[in-house]
Amino acid sequence: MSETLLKDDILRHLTYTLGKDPDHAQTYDWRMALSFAVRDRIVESWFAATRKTYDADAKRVYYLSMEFLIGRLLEDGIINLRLLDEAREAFETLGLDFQTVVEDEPDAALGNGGLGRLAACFLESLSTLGVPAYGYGIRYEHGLFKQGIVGGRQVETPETWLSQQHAWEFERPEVRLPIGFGGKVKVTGERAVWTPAEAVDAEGFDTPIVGWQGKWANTLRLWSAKAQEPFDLNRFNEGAYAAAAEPEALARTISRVLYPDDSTEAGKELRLKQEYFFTAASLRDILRRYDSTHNDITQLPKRVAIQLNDTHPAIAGPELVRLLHDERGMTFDDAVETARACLSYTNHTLLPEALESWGEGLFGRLLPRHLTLVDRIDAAHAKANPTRKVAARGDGQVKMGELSFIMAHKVNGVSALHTGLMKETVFEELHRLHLERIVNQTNGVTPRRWLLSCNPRLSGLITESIGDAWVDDLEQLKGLESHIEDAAWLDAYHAAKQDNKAELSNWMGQTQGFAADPHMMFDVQIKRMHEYKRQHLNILETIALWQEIRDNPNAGWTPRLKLFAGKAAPSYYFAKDIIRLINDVAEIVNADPVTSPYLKVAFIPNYNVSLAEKLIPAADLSEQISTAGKEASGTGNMKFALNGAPTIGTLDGANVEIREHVGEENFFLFGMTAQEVMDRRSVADHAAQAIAADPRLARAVEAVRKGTFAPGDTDRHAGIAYNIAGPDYFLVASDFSDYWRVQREVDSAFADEKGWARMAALNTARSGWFSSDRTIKGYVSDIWGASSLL
Ligand code: 475
Repeated sequence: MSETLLKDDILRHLTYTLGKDPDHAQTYDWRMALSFAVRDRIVESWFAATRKTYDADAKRVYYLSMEFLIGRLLEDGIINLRLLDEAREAFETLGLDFQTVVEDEPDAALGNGGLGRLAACFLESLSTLGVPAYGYGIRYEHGLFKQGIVGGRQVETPETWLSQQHAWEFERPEVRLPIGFGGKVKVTGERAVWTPAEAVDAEGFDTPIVGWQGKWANTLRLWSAKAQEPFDLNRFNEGAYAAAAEPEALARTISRVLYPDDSTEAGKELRLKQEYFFTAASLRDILRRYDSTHNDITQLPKRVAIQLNDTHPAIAGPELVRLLHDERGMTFDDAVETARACLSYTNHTLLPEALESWGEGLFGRLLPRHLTLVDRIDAAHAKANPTRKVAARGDGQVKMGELSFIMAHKVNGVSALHTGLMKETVFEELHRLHLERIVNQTNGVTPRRWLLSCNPRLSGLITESIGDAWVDDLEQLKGLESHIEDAAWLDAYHAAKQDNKAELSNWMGQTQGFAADPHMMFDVQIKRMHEYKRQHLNILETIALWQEIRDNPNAGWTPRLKLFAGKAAPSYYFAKDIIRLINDVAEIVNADPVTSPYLKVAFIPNYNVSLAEKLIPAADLSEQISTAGKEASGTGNMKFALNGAPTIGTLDGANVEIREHVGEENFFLFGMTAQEVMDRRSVADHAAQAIAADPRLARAVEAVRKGTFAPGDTDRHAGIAYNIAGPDYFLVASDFSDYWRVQREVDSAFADEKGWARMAALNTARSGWFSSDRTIKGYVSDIWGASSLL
């Protein structure tokens, strides 16, 4: 560890790295100076980790992911290096507000949602556990769009996280790999030489990811697309200035923007190019590193484990076979075996619309050699498993799920329920052929960011009560159970939540135009907007509640604030309609003097990692209400439970396991099971029947239909009402009555302040299993065969 004082290093960086006089420095300058001072300390353990890995000739884990939703890194770094007190003090003596400086950092939103955030938690856990690892992805110039709400509607603007210098990355101009597309394949015997028609360079940018207590740091290497020539000098000299710059602009397009779709297939040529671009660059980098200290390529699987985060990097299968077979002379069968021993694949969703496939025309045009290799992989698989016919290529498509399965030695789901459904549905046939291949690794979240850092009041109380060993051994939270019967302790637990709520309320007052009363129940649903996640079920219940309170204002209602946040994919119109309905309902309901003491609604724009860090510690109730069988796992659900917000939820994804851990009496269960959902769908008129059976539901749907929340534009929400009353694929109507019933149980439970505090505290005490450290240990032992060097 560095011997110098943090404050001295901040001032040194301000002066010599940023060239700023302290008297004239802006928030940005101070933030950068602090970041560099922290980064210096990370670099030391980063180098040490690399040296140890080389010395031990250890197996490295390579996590290939199109998305890394890392958010801000400054506070994370400070917390993990245990520099918080020193940093605060330094800023105090400098007369600056520490929080303002920390919050000046833009959120690195290089991901859409759960899949990308999971990758970020995994990197942090890998470093905390001292497992040698690299994250590989794309350095998008523009991350996920910024969401504004104008007139109740989502408007998207580009996100510009790189408009200021990114403090954490190191550009590696020497790591520049050419990546080709299209062109010709010359076959000689069973091997081929591929001559691409066009090529771009992939340039590496490294960000160190430091683990708890700074004992280890791994690397996130993100690839940026660069033109091979900076510009066309001839055209420039002819005066064609725009045309001269065109090839450069085109090349950079590959890493320009993150696709804003979550759980939706983006069937675009550019997307396939992005996938091949970062996968090919990563594989070449991996082999280069291996070659630098080994000379027997057949031993690759002893030193290299490659995890495919969903099918987005699935081209790694044929690409690695191509590198080993065409370029390194391995036999085809050996190449496939070697590749498979290195590769494993995580599935994150069973939604049919999210399963990637590419038309063979497009695929063959961009990756002509790979198309042939896919066929040979299929043929070899069919030969080894002659009784069945299931293949990566079929019906004119290359199916990336099948390809990933066939090329991986392990395939995992992300919760017990989801893994079971993988075996029964999408991968049924392949599972029967390879009974050992599918394994479960239930997701987890890093407790450093999602408790220690985001909730200082609660984590302070926990450390006072049981010491701080829980931070990297989260099951120790169990030790809190013995404190729960202590009334003073429970008061302190409750007070931490109340203070978090008051803080959020103040922030809302300053930024959202109204400060919610912290004595209300903060009922929170924050996640991507999606039909299967059923934000419309929540808002429908809100409407029914509003109607009922109006009918009978003096019935002793438990005051609630319904908080929503989430982005909709720009082309997902139904999800956008739901956003508008929520905002329109908020406008009417919040202005109603009769119901106002008991019910408020807020939609907070631009949901991102930093906003989640604000909202989760202040939540009383966690809404996890997806149609059973649709949410692969969820990870927000874990963050809420850990921070003492009991769940109202369905038996879906990891909700099932959360309920098992926290105890069914501390979980508000409602709705159909995955099996019941499948059965219910075959009932014609299921929605109409449900509506006919529940007058409360009928009245709420009718209010939506007739435009109660869109005065002067009465058709505005009719589409949503028709959907719920008609096709209702996600069974909002059928689950409504039970949801309403259980919400009223929540009301009474919340009214009992002590009882609720107890339930919240038990959620915290029993959520230790949901640490991503536990998840990573599972991957290490069941899939990667790597080990910790700490
Ligand atoms: C699941 N994203 C959560 C989480 O395992 C689960 C798909 C296609 C293109 C771009 N992004 C996606 C996802 O599929 C995704 O985020 N899936 C989520 O992965 C981590 O907890 O239930 O919906």
